Amino acid sequence: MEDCIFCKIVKGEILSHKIYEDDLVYAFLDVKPVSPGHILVIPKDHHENIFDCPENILSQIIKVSKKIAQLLKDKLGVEAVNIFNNSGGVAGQDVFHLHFHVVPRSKKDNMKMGFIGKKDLNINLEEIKNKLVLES
Ligand code: DGP
Repeated sequence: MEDCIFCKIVKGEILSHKIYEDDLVYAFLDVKPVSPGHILVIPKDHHENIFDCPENILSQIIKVSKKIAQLLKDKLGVEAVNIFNNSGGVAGQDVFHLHFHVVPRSKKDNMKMGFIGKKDLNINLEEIKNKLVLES
């Protein structure tokens, strides 16, 4: 993808603060961190989001995210992490090259994730479950 910022980062055409690299995955500091040590873990190949990314690459992204979470604990002393992905514009995806955020958290950071359970949606859980059962 010629115009993709993250493809350019992988190729070294745009500077990044690299934390980790292997055959499939690249990890680097987010340029707009929500806390110190906010890292993005991405596939080296261009995949837009979770819908078009092969499972073996997703597995590697999650394995690397775990190692990075441990690294943040060991080296920066972070207490906890949020790991999340926005897949699709409506879900808040701004850069359309798959990325998982690994965000360091501490008791003092006063951050709240933006999802609050709603009691008044009148959702029929049984109806939804019947549409969604996934065969293993
Ligand atoms: P999202 O909203 O989930 O698509 O997150 C995109 C993230 O990518 C956002 O936290 C800022 C980061 N970002 C965007 N452009 C660059 C860049 O050129 N370099 C780095 N390091 N991060 C970037």
